Amino acid sequence: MAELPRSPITVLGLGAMGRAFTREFLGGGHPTTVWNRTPGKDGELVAAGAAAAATIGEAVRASRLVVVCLLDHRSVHEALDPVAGALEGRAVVNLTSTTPDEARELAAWAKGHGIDYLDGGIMATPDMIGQPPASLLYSGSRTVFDEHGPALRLLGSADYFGEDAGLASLYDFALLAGMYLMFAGFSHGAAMMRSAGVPAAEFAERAVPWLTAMAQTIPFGTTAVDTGDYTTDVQSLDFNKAAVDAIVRASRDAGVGLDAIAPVKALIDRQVADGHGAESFNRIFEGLKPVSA
Ligand code: FVH
Repeated sequence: MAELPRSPITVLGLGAMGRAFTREFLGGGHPTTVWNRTPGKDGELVAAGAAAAATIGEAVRASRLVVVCLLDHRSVHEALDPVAGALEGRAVVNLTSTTPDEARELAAWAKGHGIDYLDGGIMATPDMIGQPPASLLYSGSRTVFDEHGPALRLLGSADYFGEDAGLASLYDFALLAGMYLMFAGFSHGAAMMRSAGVPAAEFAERAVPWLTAMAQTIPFGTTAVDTGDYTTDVQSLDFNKAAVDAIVRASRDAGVGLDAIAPVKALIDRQVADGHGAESFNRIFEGLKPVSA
């Protein structure tokens, strides 16, 4: 039986991500129209079968699905505001990194112009797009997610978190916060090891299995965080305070700056000072959670 023709897709923004998306849409058989603010980035894509639009208006009118991947929230408005009329009745999937509130603002803007809006966060680098580890998180219009799910899954796994357009972005930034703190922790350890002449590459051979093993223990602390019951009979905050204080002293002795470890010490110290030294390390969450929660 002959295959049904794939639906057309427009990609706005031919940075590293937009180019990777376009390659996957073309590979999946979708007629794909591309546009970029600065001309000259579409040569390789046109050679692979993409249609180059001369203007953003032409690009938008070419498809019912418009995938946007620009620098930031401001650039999305700069690009889309002038073509809001042409976008009416179409689906916009915005994969630009924005804060949750910026995503909600864009969803409200889209609703006001009769545009069906799905926001997304990309948990991948451009070279991972279309490969199994690439994970894309979506929230906003369920209709857009359901209708265009097969095309979106060409980019990586696709998970939908509900109608709140800000939720995908909240997940995205929360995951990135964890990632950045892990990398900062590695840098701190690498600086300590440098004091003894150990190269970062050699330290990484130890750090990767250790951090991987520790990451597996994260779920064990989630019940305490979710219930607020931090009772423990192992490794109390007092125990962890002694360990982190020793790490701070060792870091000072090695001439290593305390910028990465000092906030961890401060979080522990605050809970201990408030009388929670016998409770578990996870209690530091109480010093971080929103006051209204
Ligand atoms: N690259 C990555 O590893 C990360 C992974 C996680 C998600 N991010 C976010 O994805 C967005 C795009 O990232 P990118 O890697 O494609 O970024 P660039 O290669 O720098 O391309 C940026 C494109 O944005 C266009 N642009 C910038 N300002 C405007 C504007 N005012 N109006 C229209 N387009 C604009 C830019 O066009 P040009 O400079 O070539 O004219 C590029 O096409 C981003 O949110 C990441 O945080 C990627």
